[in-house]
Amino acid sequence: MASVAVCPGSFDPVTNGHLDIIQRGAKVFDKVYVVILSNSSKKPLFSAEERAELIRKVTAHIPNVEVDHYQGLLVDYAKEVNANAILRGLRAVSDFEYEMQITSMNRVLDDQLETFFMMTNSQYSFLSSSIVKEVAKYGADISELVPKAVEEALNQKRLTGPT
Ligand code: COD
Repeated sequence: MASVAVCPGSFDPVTNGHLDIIQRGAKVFDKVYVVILSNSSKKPLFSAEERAELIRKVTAHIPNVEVDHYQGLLVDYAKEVNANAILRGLRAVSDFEYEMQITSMNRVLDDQLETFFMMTNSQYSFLSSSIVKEVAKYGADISELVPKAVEEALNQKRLTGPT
């Protein structure tokens, strides 16, 4: 049986930390679906399609990665694409409680889906989309934190509207 993972997130926008998890995950699983889902506690800056397009651009070189967005439960999306795993990244102890909560909830909803965690590369352990948006708002250099396409998209948002 092929190993198919869903790598879910808000990805608002995708950072080098996310990309590292996607790239390493794509070496472990036969197929990785990166899917943008709604996190009800976050108000996104980019539309779901904009976020998907950015991830498509920066993962175009990885043949077994597909990018999608979905309105609904993660477990339902996983069923649609016949995934048997969820792939998440872990940065620090502070991520653990939240990850444990959503993993437990997903297990209640579908006990056949296993969640796998990959530790962040230590150079990205401080990195989050929120922190990138925060500094980009003031025109800081974010070239080490996000891929070029994302840097350009954030600069565009800064110049054309409130961030
Ligand atoms: N290094 C490594 N990993 C990282 C880094 C980094 N620097 N930054 C983020 N990550 C990891 C995160 O730990 C996470 O695993 C992934 O990348 C995505 O992160 P975010 O912040 O973009 O995504 P979240 O946490 O907002 O995603 C939450 C979901 C959208 C997946 C969740 O809300 C969801 O499943 N929503 C759909 C509704 C649903 O099914 N709910 C039931 C479960 S609660």
